[in-house]
Amino acid sequence: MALKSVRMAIGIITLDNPKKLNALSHALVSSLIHALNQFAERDVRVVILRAQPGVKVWSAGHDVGELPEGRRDPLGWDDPLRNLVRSIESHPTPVIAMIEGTVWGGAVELVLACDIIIAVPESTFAVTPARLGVPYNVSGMMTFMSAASLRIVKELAFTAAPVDAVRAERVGMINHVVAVDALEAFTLAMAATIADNAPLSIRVMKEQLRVLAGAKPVSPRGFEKVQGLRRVVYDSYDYAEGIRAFKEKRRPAFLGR
Ligand code: KGJ
Repeated sequence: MALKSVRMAIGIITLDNPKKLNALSHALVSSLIHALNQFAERDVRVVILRAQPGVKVWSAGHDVGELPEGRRDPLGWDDPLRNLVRSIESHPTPVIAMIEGTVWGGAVELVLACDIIIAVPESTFAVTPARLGVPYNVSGMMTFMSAASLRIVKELAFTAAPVDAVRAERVGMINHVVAVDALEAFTLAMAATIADNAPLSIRVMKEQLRVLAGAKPVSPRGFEKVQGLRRVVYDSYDYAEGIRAFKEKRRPAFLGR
């Protein structure tokens, strides 16, 4: 499902479940986390996360078939996407996302959780919970807020419309836009530069930045309020309707309750 290889201290993980458009199922996420853990135990100094060359869809996001149908937190602590985002954030080396194709929903968060993002101009990023009626979780919203200005995050979240890589680079969401025939060489060259530097220094700076970026004070009352509001959404008619409509391959009819 996820292929892995190591060259010159560069570990490469390839999403490889084209039949399911690399949707982030339990199975795919487990193999990604397993690959990351194996790299952490070896002298791998930087990881590249990619899909197969030429894919139309880099990842279709959370496996919607595995989301609860209602009355249960769809993105709770042990959800596969949450586990994967935490694994990348706490991975001891930088993780570079190399993007060709479209990226959807939770897969956008996965990409934004990576340390560096390099994408082809034709790739797009769509933040889609509002298409399904899903209440996104708190640390997930923080991943988006760390990746772009509040105004851009709001536009992406409220419209659920794809933003292309050129605009994503302009607004600071991603690092580089590179033509498809240069993508791999460019990404490998950056990985090699990182791999040549001092791994302990990089490891500590990555952890420092993770801790400092997450140092946002939220009062217990404020946190409980947000969780309570999210619960209203996953208990709602609209949430169940959104998931049902996806499975029935039709447009959802949302009622706002
Ligand atoms: N989860 C599960 N199955 C999926 C998903 C998904 N996210 N996306 C696509 N599939 C399934 C479809 O149901 C089809 O199943 C197959 O993959 C090919 O998709 O009919 P089957 O073969 O059994 P499809 O739609 O026929 O392919 P295309 O026409 O090429 O369209 C590709 C798209 C990526 C545009 C389209 O599949 C799509 O819009 N998928 C949903 C993308 C999305 O909204 N993902 C976000 C999911 N939500 C989240 O990640 C989160 C965390 N959230 O809060 O919402």
